[in-house]
Amino acid sequence: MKRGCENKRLVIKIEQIPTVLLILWLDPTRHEVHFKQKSVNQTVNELISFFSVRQNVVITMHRDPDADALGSSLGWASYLIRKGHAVTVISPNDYAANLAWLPGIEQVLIYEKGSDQLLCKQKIDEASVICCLDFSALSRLKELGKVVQEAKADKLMIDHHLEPEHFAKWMIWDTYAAATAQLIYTLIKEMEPGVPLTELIDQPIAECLYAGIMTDTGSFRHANVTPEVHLAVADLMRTGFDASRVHRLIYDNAPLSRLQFLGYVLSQKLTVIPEFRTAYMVLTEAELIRFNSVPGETEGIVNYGLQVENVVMSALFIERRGEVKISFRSVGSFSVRDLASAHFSGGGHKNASGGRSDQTIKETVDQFLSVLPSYQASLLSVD
Ligand SMILES: [Mn+2]
Repeated sequence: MKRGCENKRLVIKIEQIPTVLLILWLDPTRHEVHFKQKSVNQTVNELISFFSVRQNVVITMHRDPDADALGSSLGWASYLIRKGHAVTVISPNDYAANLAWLPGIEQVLIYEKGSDQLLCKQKIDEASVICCLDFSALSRLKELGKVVQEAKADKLMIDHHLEPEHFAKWMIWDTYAAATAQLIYTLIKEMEPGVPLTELIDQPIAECLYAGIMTDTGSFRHANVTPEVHLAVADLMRTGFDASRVHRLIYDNAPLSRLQFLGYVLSQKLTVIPEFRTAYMVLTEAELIRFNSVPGETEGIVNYGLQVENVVMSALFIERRGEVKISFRSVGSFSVRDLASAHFSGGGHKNASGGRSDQTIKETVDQFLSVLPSYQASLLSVD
């Protein structure tokens, strides 16, 4: 028992070593630390030259893809197809039904669907580049991660999550970006400087990128919204697509069962602990089965906890396939990423993060409750 605790403490310490130090320690020659601007410019120049001849491109994204993962992938795919490249988009697993309207989605292969897997492997084998969008750790692909890792193709990572793994030859990595779709918008502009944007980004591309930025910013209200986000969106909207329709298709497009499920969660499963300004919800596998909840349907439910007055952290615990997945959201200065990485093998962003546990759902929630006192001061100090 005591030994276990010591081990756990050691793991936490290693995880807390800044990525930069770990990289230098592991291999001082192989990796280039990508600070903003200078090395990104260099990367873009290399990409301009790489994509000046026809390439076999595979684009992939994190498992349980959200609108940013799929939207940025399909926007980038559409741009590259227009430039004459051969492009295959692969999602590790199926996507939520409210994303099925995204332009180009019919071309997406699903790796974990048996009938697509051989073709996925073949495309990865033939690829000259694998673009890894909206994730920066290969574990987020599950089984597909190993296939990507072993592929001979060069890898291009485009992402905005903290603490990336350094598996890619090229990294367009910027935690200041609100969405990967915003990075794709910037990259497309930088690929062809001087070309009017309307010639680079058409309505389908704009819809895809807008969907990613809109959802990752919580419809332009999270702390990650910057003037650059609004300027990017203004440019995208000038292509003339119907932004209100995109919002409707994503948010007002739920089956009745999802709303009834949400009603159940909010009325029966939402607990608020005022002294820690924390709200949390716990969903067991049995409940998910009872409501026929499909993966993706629980997306966004964690955000409701933050609508409670005074609450600054919300957590959603979901038991699925023998493990517990946790979503965390926070506001202001409180970092759920720090909490998730210290206690739940997690990561992500300061205000939106995830974690997991192999313990039972009850043990996982008990652990969460037991660490709350050590965060009380930070929770209470949020404006
Ligand atoms: Mn994203």
